[in-house]
Amino acid sequence: MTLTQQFIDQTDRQGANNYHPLPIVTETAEGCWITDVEGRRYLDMLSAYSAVSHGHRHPRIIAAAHKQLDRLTLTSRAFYNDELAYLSEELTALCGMDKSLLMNSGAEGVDTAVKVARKWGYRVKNVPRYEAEIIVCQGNFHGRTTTVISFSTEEHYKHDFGPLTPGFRFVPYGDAAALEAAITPNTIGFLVEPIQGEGGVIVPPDGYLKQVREICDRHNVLLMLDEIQVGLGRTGKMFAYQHENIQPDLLILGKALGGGVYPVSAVLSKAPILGLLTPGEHGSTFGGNPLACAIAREALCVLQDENLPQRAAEMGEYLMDGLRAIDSPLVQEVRGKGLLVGVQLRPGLGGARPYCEKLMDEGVLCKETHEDVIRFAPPLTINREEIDWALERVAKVLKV
Ligand code: IF1
Repeated sequence: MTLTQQFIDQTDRQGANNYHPLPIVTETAEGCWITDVEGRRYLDMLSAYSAVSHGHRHPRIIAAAHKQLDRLTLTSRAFYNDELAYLSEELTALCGMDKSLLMNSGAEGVDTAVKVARKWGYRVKNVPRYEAEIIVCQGNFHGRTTTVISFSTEEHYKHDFGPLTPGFRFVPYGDAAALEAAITPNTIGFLVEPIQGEGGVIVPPDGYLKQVREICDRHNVLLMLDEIQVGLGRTGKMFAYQHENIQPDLLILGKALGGGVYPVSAVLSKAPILGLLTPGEHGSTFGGNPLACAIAREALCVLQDENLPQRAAEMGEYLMDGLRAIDSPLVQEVRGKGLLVGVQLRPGLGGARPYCEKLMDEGVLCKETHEDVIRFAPPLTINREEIDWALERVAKVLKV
């Protein structure tokens, strides 16, 4: 039995069966490259769903982590810490907001935003208590906690986990008129991904975010953007909302904020929203800890110093042009923005999974999303030579 199979069997024996991973056991990684326990090298075209945007073990981020490990790691928020003070200032300045609230996972960030929006609804918009409604989109993905799956439209994510949290309405993604039609006097927020990642790399029509911004202004509804996957350079701008020159009321970040090293999420807003929270109303043991903040600070610096958002725009265009040039009869559409790319396969091919497995055999790691879409989301540090290396192998797998 191979080493790989031994690790897989042990993981499956002792671990919950809540994933269907590709049969590869990773051991080390650097930059865009992962090495498995057999010593085989792979080009990482998934980057942990955009959490490894800086590439694996970016030297500056690792150095920042080591430095902080030798200073202070965790005190809880019972006390202040210097790194959080610095990060709060740097992060709010970067996104033009006034206040930040640091959490750990993306789902915690979304949950926090839901709580803060509801508080704003009762305290500022004067919506009758506990009748606050948040509108979300069909095909959304915002995380896996019980409240967050309550507003998922994927039965599989919620069918055994009820009773669910009430207070959510659903509209089609990309349809601004449907949003306006769904707003009631009790609507306090519209929670949306600028691009739906897990929904199949769905890019909304141009101008969608601008339209929903205007609708939210007209109806005094908070625009809550989940940029956990598409934020921090992934789509070719530092934040996806910058493609349409708007500003959300609540911004939720995660994944790459932790530099591919540590779970860090954050909710940001103008002062009157997060400013509503009073001591003891919300928090978490690890949220805003010094180690997380030191790593997040360096992750933000590297994004800016290495111009990674611009790089994502250029490399993303190069990747999408290359995928389209393959001109495979198996492919229905190549879509995306920056380095978040989806290759929609034609129906009737058995879905994208078998092609992801073939790509793995060729040394390219990616993941299917929404059955028949191959998602490519490499580190933003990827270069043209590495993209060419991937395209050669994608062409081999998709050629008939
Ligand atoms: C898994 C999906 C992607 C997210 C957006 C919030 C969260 C996520 C837009 C929650 C997390 C992760 C979860 C991860 C796989 C991955 C994923 F396939 F699950 F749906 F990226 F599309 N908002 N997405 O994409 O953040 O709590 O995970 O830190 O295995 O569940 P988290």
